[in-house]
Amino acid sequence: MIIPILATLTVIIVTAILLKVVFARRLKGRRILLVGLSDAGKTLMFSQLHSGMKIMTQTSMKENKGLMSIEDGKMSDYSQLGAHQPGSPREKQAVVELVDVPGHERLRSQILEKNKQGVRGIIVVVDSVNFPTESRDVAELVYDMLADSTFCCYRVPLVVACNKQDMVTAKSANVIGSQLEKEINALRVTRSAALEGIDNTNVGSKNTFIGKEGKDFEFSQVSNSVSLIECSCKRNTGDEADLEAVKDWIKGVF
Ligand SMILES: Nc1nc2c(ncn2[C@@H]2O[C@H](COP(=O)(O)OP(=O)(O)OP(=O)(O)O)[C@@H](O)[C@H]2O)c(=O)[nH]1
Ligand SMILES: [Mg+2]
Repeated sequence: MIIPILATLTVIIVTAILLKVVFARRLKGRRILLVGLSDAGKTLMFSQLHSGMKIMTQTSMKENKGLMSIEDGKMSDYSQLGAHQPGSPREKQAVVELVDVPGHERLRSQILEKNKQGVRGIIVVVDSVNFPTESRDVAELVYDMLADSTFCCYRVPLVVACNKQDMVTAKSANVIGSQLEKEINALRVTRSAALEGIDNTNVGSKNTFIGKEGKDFEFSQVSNSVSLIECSCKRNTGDEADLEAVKDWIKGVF
């Protein structure tokens, strides 16, 4: 008597877990995270995308949140929607929630933790001028995003936005991409050696190995889609920012 009851219970529990996993995967949010080291240009990018405004920025001490809309495949900033009244029909059309996460390391991890749910895509903003001196730190950040169990499980797409392309000394997306692959390759070795020395079960549930074991790391090996684009949030000549590639990428993940 007890065996059929146990069998039925097991089937019900397994089905419930499977349904939860399937539906959770489908429940994608509308949040786009802007992450990166300090001074990469996240707040200026946020402001341009959210309200089309060029602002003077300072080191961020808290996150900025704002909405954008994609209508008919065209992206419009929230301020132009006339959506200032909460609950207005215009506001309901706004589908993208941008979160500008401060670059300061401790603030970044706290704020990321608070905003992890419902993430549709991650934009890693990189200062392409200072990249040669910051490449390892940028690689650590990209690594942490790709190895994060939540982002990895939901295969959250990630784009490396190589910003400040208006400057002549800016590195190209190709150069930045291959340097990041090399740095991440080296990081994998040091990180897995470090993991072996501590409680594996605990760490393993938080972070996942990225790429293919036994092969040099390439972005194409991870299950999240990873791309690199070039952009600039302002130009020395006073021309408009060049954020078309960023907007196209955002449209692509919705
Ligand atoms: N030339 C140029 N300067 C830029 C560009 N984007 C941002 N900046 C400048 O870079 C500096 C840092 O920009 P922020 O947007 O404050 O940087 P952030 O990533 O928010 O930095 P934290 O808040 O410290 O994390 C500012 O002086 C911006 O004006 C760009 O595309 N080109
Ligand atoms: Mg900022």
